[in-house]
Amino acid sequence: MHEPKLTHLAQADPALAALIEGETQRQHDKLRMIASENYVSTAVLEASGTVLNNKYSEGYAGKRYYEGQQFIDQIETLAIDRAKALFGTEHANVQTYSGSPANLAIYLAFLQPGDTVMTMSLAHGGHLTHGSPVSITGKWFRPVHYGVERETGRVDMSKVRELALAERPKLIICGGTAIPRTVDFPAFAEIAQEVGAILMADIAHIAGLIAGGAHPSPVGFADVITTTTHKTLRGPRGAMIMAKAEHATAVDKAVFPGLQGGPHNHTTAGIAVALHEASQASFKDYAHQIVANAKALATALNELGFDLVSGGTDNHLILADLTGKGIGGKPAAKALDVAGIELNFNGVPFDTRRPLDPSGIRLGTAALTTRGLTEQHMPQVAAWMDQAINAAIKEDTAALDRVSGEVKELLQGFPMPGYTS
Ligand code: DSN
Repeated sequence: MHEPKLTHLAQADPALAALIEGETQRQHDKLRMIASENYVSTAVLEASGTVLNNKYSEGYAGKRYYEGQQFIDQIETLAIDRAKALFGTEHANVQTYSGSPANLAIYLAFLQPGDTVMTMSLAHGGHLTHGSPVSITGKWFRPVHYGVERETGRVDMSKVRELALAERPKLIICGGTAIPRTVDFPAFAEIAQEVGAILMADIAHIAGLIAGGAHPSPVGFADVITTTTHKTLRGPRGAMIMAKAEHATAVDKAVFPGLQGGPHNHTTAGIAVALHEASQASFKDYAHQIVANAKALATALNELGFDLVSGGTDNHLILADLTGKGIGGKPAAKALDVAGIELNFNGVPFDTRRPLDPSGIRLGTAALTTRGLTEQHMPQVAAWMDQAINAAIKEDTAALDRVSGEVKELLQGFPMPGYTS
């Protein structure tokens, strides 16, 4: 059952309460390995579901367009101070609704329509808002893309430099959504400085690892840093922008009034709680355990013949090309879901298949680490993945059901925040 209890909701809207309870049980019983997902704490759930939903507060603390900000100003300031302390940044804005608006705010703050932006291509691990042709960032700006090398699956920074010198972008973005290797922030900063570009680090996936000391930080290298708050950072669905002090005004003006109206104060409160949790010693253990789990899982998958992009991982994320297994990413992901293992189908660099039916799968270890699984469980997880994929090829639904039952049984021993039996 959901925790906190849905007592009032169950009375007011039993149909909806039943759906939420169903999702709660599903999250409890599945091995959740979507690389961008996690389980927030019960404290974050409580903070996100309060009367803060009732309040408008356009503007910033001390300069609002609505009255009655005696507590909202303090809540937002607390979140900002915690973000600055945790990441060691000079400025933080906690109002952006999610990652895409946060990224768009950076375009608004520093670019004019038609200006050149240099980013990791989506097909090699970037993000839609990094200048994809279907995104406003690709339609209204002029993107040029770097990517990974076919042989290594890694970015060659000398090629990034060559491209930057040839294209003279005004904005360079590093980071993305399917990058299993460490982002070289100092090298990106050097290139940005050489061509006079603003450097933005999109750390949405790795923010929790950075906060916990399990990935190098872009602070001191990137001019601006965007992140969602709900992935490895383990907060509510939201985002933050961090920046050098000299860019504070440009960033704040771009967020409000440039792109948004009133901030979602219930989310700000949840972010404040998550940042407090991330400042505890136990969060460092969690961050390092995520990486240890991902490395152990990559080793086990390699031993089972999985073809991992770049051969493995430095962070929470693994990208596997299933071509050699004789199955596409989409049918594999669907079969794995039936088997109780939730991940997403994903393109791999130089993919010859379509984005909706690509060659790969993407998985991450943040959520299962929150549940308490460790390296010792990873060979079993890899074995279940292999069994489910083989079962999918043979259309053996009984084998998928068997794996699902075994997954559920294992997870009984690992408590889920937000759930009580
Ligand atoms: N949708 C997120 C992810 O899954 O990585 C990125 O926006």
